Amino acid sequence: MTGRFRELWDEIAPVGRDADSGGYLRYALTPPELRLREWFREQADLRGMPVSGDGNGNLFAWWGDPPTDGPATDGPNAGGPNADGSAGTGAVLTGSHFDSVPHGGAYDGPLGIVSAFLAVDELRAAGVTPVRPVVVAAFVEEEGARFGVPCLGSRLLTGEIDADRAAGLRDAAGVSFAEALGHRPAGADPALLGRFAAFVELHVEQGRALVDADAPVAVASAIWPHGRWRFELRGEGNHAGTTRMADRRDPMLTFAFTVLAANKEARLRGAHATVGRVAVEPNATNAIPSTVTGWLDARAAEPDTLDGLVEAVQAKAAERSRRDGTELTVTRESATPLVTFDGGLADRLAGLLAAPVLPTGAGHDAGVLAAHLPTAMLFVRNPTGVSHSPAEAATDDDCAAGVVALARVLEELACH
Ligand code: HGY
Ligand code: MN
Ligand code: MN
Repeated sequence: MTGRFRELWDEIAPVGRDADSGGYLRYALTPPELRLREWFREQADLRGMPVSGDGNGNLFAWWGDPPTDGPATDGPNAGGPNADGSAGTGAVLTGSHFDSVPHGGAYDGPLGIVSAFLAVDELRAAGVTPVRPVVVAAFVEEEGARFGVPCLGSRLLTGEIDADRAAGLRDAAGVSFAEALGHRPAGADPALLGRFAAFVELHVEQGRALVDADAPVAVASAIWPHGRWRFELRGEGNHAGTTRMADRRDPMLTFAFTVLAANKEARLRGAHATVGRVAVEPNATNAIPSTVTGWLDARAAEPDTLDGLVEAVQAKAAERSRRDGTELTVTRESATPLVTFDGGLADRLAGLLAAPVLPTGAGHDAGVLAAHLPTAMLFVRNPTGVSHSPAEAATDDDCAAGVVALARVLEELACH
C-alpha cells in the first residue's frame, strides 16, 4: 500500500505548490484547485464511479448507484444508522477537501480524498462488494481562505448557510462565490443528505498527540467550538511626520492592543486566540492608517470559555478604542459549536482499529455534517505536529496505515 499511496500522491503533490515557500496556494475554484477537481473526476472515471454534484461546488463519486428513491428508509432514522449502530440502506460517505490556506501543508484535505480512492481500491482488491453505496466527496472551500467562511460547501449542502449569503461572499479581488462557481449555489439538499447513512473523514492530524501516543491513526472524539470575528477599526489617516502623537486617532494602536489582549485572555482561559490576518488602509509606511481590519480566530474546549474569551477581547478592544479616539465594529463571520462525534460510532471504530480517541481544535467538514448524520473522523500521524504551514508532514507508511484503516471502516459500515 505504501508504494501505491506514493504513486497516487505524486500525481497531485506538484499542483498548486509554491516553489519558494514549499506551501500550497490551492484556493477554492482557482486553477490549482480546479485541476485537482479534474483529477478527482479522472480518478472516479478510472474506477467506474459516476460523479455527481450538488450545485454548491461539492463533488461526489459513487461506488454503487445512488439510491433513486430519495432518502434511505430502513432503520429508525431515514438515511441514518440502525438502532444497533449499523448503517441503514444509505450510502457511506467519505472524503475531505482540496483547498488550502495560503502556503498551507500538502496533507490538510487532499489526504482524505486520496485515501478514500485508495480505500475503495483496497476493498475491491479484497473482493469486497458493499451492500450500500460508498461515496467519495470533495467539499469546496473548507478553509474559507478565499471567500472567508470555512466549510462553505458542507454548510451549503446542510443548509447551515443561506445560499444567497454564500453567493455574495467575495474574495480579495471582489469575485463573488457565485461568479467563481459559475452560478448561484443551489443551497441545502436534504434529499442528497438523506441518502447518506454516515460520513467518515480521514485527515492529517494537526497536532502532536499521535506522536506522543506513538500510534499512526486515531479516531476523533470532538471538535472544539470555534469561530472568526472581524474587528474593524477606524481612525484618522494622516501624515506620519507632521502629526503630533497627542493629536492622533491611530487605529493601529487600538489593533495592537487588541492582539495583545486576545493573547492574554486566551492564556488565562487555556483557550486559543489568533490574529493572523490584517488589512490596513492606506497601508503606507509614512501614513497613519485610516482603518485597520483584523480577524480573530478564537477556539476553546468549552462553549462558555469561548464566549468568555471573545467577550473579554471585545471589551478590552472597545475600552482601548475609546482611549484612542477610534471607532470599533466587531462582526462574527463564522461560528462552529462544540462538535461531539457520534460516541457509539467513535467507540466502534476505535475498537475496530485499536486506535486512540482524540479531540481536536481544528474545524472540518465532518464537524458540519456531524449535526446531520452519524459522523466520524480518522487522524493520521503528523510527525511535526505543524499544520497550515509548509512544515505539515506525514510519512508514506502512516498514510498507508490510514488507507488500510479507512478501508476497514468502510467495510464495517458499508458491507453489513
Ligand atoms: O481552521 C480550521 O480549523 C480548519 O483547518 N479549516
Ligand atoms: Mn485546514
Ligand atoms: Mn482540513
